Amino acid sequence: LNEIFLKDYQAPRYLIESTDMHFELHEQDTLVRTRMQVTANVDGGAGAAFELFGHEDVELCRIAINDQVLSEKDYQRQGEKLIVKSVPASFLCETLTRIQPQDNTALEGLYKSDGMFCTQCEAEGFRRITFYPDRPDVMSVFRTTVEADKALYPVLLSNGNPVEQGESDDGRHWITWEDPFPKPAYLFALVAGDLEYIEDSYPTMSDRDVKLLIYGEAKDLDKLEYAMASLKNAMRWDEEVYGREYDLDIYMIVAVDFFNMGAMENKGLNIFNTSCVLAHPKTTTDAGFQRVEGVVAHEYFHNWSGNRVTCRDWFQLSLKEGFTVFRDAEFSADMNSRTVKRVEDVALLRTAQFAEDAGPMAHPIRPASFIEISNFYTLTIYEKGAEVVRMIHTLLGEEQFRAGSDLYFERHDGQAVTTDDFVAAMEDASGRDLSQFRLWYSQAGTPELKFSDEYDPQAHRYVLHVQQSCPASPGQATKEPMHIPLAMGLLDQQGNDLTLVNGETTLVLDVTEAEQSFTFENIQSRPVPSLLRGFSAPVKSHYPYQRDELVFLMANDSDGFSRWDAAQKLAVDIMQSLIHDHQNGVALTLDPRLVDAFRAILEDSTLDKAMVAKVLTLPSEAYLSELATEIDVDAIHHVRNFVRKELAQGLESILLSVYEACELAGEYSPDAASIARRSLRNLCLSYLMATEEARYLALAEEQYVNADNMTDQSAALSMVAHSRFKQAAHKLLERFYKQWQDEALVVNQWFAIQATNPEPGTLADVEALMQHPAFDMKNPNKLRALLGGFCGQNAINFHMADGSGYRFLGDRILELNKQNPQVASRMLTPLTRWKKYGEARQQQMKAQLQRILDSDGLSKDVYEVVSKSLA
Ligand code: BAL
Ligand code: ZN
Repeated sequence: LNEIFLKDYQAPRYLIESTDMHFELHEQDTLVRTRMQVTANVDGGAGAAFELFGHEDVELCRIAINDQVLSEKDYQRQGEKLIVKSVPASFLCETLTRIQPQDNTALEGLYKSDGMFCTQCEAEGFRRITFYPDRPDVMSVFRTTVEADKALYPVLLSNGNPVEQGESDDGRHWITWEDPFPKPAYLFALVAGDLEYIEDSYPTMSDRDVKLLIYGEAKDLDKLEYAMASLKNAMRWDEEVYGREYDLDIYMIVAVDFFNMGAMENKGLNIFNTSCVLAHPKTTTDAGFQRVEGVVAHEYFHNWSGNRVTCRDWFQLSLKEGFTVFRDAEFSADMNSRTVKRVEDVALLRTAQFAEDAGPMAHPIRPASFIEISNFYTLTIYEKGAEVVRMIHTLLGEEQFRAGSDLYFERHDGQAVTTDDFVAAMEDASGRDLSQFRLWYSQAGTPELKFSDEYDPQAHRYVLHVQQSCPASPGQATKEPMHIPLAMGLLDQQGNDLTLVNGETTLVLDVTEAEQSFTFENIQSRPVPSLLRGFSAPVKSHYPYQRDELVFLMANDSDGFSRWDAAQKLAVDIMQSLIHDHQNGVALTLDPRLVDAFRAILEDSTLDKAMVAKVLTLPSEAYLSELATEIDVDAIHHVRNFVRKELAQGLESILLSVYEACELAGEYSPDAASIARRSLRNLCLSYLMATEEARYLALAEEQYVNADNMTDQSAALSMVAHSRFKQAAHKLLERFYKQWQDEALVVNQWFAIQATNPEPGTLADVEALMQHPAFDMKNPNKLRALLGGFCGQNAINFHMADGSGYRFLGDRILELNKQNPQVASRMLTPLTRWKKYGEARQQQMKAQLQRILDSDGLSKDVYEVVSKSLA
């Protein structure tokens, strides 16, 4: 299978000035007529061949150049490529293709979701609709006519503005849409269905009224308001923070149930997974509300960072994704609690992205090669990519970063560019040299910082030494030292920040060498360093803290993120020792400092409740696994449960009183303060449940019954469902399903709660649930809930010693490979980490990977991940 390399990039030989499409939608065959006005690229070569891409499922009925119908001898087929051998410098290319969207289970290109037609063209879905130069550096204006049965598909949408419409006697109607902004084909979208909508408008900063429409099924109309409010907040924020105004007169969002991703930023017509747009207190958790807000903003921000300025090639994916994730994270931080948002993002990065960066699919944020680009919509491209943009922001400061972003948009509006162009704009606007910093784009792996220090009490001098290194990753045995912005402070013995330079208490040090020392003068006593404040770089940092110092930082660090991080480090240190004890048959005892530190936090009513909840949440099994050299699934699970139970028993009365004090009266609201109270309350309840006392089961059941919102209801359900109170669990799960069986997204939560049950016997439950009438193997949300929940978030069951979890996943991958390669490949992730497990598990995991690799008809998606994992 073909590997594609960044170094082989060549500018397109031909550009498309305009694209005129006509879709004739039917229940069996859909016909697509495409007229492209083509001109030779000045840098290209007249007389060169004209290259189009079309998937094997697309039937080419006709192709003509300047009205001359081509015969097979006029063109050549090479896999997905169709090469027209000889064309003039400027010409009209017309095609007619026939496709079957109703049979398209890959959910790429044009397909049907619950009876409606919709599209997903990023990255290479457009070639499943028609033959086209489907590459992001070929940008065209589009005029699109959608024609369909009027009764079945009253709503017909595409990008841009509606300009004409009509109907015929046979019950069919059509609408023509025009998008005046040149765009690559991956931003094309079409929707046809029986949809309802809510409408609003937004006055832009230059006083234009933009019509805002959010479409969904009639039954979901009451769940669209939050997305609308979030959209307007995002539009205002992008004007205020980036000076970016929306450009078309209409902005549409459509909710669909079958979707591989979270959402898609198609120009003027975003298509959203229902899970990222529908929100209602009764059916959506707080986390769900925040996801809707974040994803709506993310897709909106793409209008500038992605659509107006797009990627030259797919190796540049992080150009738009990293920058846009950084933008949406800052938006969410401004809308809610900044520290909480940072903690959540860092926890995800350190757990899942660090694991990816240490695994067989590790790649730089600008990969050098790929087999299937769909495999590169990764945490590395998105989240590490955002961290790289954040580091530029940290190095330049707010003002210069904004100048850089203004220059980037001004310089490249309407262009398809590279990450280098982005960095160059930042350099040119700020005058900063980012040449060493560019290594972040080309080197994979998580850098590590190893600190040591010394204090000279006579000279009042403190010296911080730092060594940086970066582990080898596939294709990169050695790494150059990176430019790492290290935000740090020093605390005196009383816990106060020392003033370091120019009245500043936090400095950003430029770590640029393999070994470096930083000297601080006039330090009156030995300080405690606070390192990597705000997580100023996506690195692992090692300083030999004593547990007492971590307790001290938890209580005193002026940086909220670092207080949380100190608590995590303390808990990790304690749990790692306990894991060691458990492995050596030593009886476990919990270091009382953890109980005392947690008590102090619970007793301090002045603290932000959201942060209290975060600080008191123990590092996850997944994070402990990421940190482990060899993952001992059983020991990690046992120890984390032990610590939870010890904490619960040691803090029982304060946990109960905080639980009671956090009760909220009045109507549900997804504001930060209310979310904070609910999260702390539910955390207290989950600790209390860890005591396994029947009285707390009763309390959880009471919360379930009284809950007027999904956050409290599903939290109580999941605590009971994951407990040893089997009968109560069974009863509540049944009751929940009965209540919510008509709400697909809630039923998905019900699947996920059962799939993540750590109790024995869950695999059998999951297998039974796959036969449940509400389960649908073709729906990615349901797969993610049940299969993803079990294989990705239930380590103790997935990694059962008999290998049954692995076999189960292997079987599912083989089923999914043909049906939906993108989802199949994504679901493979847990097997790819086999190197981190003990010998017996390694063999069983590898055996499943090998079985998949040996099977016939592997998709490029699955082949790439499996073959790289076994390499
Ligand atoms: N561009 C794919 C979906 C997203 O990142 O917005
Ligand atoms: Zn995106």
